[in-house]
Amino acid sequence: MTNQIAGIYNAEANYGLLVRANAAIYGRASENGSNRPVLEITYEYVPIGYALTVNSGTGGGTYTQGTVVNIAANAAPSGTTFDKWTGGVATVADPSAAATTITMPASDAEVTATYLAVVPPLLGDLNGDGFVGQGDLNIVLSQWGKGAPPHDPIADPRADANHDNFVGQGDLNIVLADWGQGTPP
Ligand SMILES: [Ca+2]
Ligand SMILES: [Ca+2]
Repeated sequence: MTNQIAGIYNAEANYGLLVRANAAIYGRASENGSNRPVLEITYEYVPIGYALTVNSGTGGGTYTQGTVVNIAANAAPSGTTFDKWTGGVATVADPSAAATTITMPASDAEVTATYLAVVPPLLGDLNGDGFVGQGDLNIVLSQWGKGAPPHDPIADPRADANHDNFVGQGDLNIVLADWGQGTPP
């Protein structure tokens, strides 16, 4: 670099030179020797930008290393909920948060927001085995007619599926509405 500048100076040539320099290069050609300056060079520092690609979200662009970039997942499609970020998540602050930050590495980066299907809860699965069937019906029947005074107390609170302090048709209906759903144990 120094030789290049000296060469231009010594040749007394007058032409442009595009210099892409880093911080370790300094000085001006006019400082070469005691002659009048005939050459002026302006250094322009060009930061190296890396591409950030954000799939299904916002925040993509070109950033320099170390830049903390806000990223946000797009609104979850109907019937789904945000799950996590995948891809180049090593520098993502919280990959499980829909809105978080990524610190740009010294390379291009790509992250993708992913979503999970929302599985509606099986309200009729009173015994919690992932299936609605005879076991749940038995719970309701075992407590049938029990509830707040003057009734007998509900010995198995799971039977009161609709939480109205009485075990009866309303609870049976909840079981029947989901009957057969889920994975049989
Ligand atoms: Ca069940
Ligand atoms: Ca009830």
